[in-house]
Amino acid sequence: MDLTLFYFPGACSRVTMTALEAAGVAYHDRLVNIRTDEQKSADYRRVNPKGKVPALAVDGRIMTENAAILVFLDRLFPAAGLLPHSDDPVAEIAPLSDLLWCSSTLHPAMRQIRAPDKFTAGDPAAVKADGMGKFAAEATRIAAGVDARWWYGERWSIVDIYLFWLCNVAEKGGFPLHDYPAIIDHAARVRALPPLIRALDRERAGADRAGIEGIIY
Ligand SMILES: N[C@@H](CCC(=O)N[C@@H](CS)C(=O)NCC(=O)O)C(=O)O
Repeated sequence: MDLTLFYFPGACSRVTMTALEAAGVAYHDRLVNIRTDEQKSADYRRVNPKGKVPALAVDGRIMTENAAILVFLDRLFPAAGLLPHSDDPVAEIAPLSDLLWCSSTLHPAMRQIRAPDKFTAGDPAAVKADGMGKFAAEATRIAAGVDARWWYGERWSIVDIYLFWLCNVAEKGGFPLHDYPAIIDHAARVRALPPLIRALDRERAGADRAGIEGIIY
């Protein structure tokens, strides 16, 4: 199977790339420079009409939406243990709920903090303050879920990586992450995971090749 990940260093495609690294599969990567709006170009819209990363080409067929791609990779590479599984149908669906929470609730709140100007033609301060309030409510939930444990208990999952990425970018936008010591401790544990380390190295190599500076890893 031929896999190509369309990504940008530091974007939410970091989670997808970490999943591919955890699967131990060979894949191509293609950097889409969202700093120059390449994601909106006609060429890239032919790949992903939504104009977003990540996108995953699977034998030339395009898959979009991080949550869907992560579920796909979990099904394709069960040995990687990206998500927990259960015979109980209600428990089995819980990781999908968590991934959708990440992509549809946490990601927009984080983006209000990190890029409030994208949400308004007026003063972005109110948008940012609103994002801070929304993210704070969720950070309390995240902190409780990763306090001296992984999100699903003893083993890390791709949800831990997603939560790490969201909190990390929110902090870059000024969110006071140090008010949540359990999240800071969780971030340190995530940073020691080999698949995440490999993904960051690969992002760094891609940024270097493209001459992109100032990415915070
Ligand atoms: N719903 C999409 C959102 C993806 C998304 O917002 N990606 C960002 C990078 S983190 C992006 O491509 N931004 C460029 C843009 O919005 O123009 C998903 O979960 O995959």
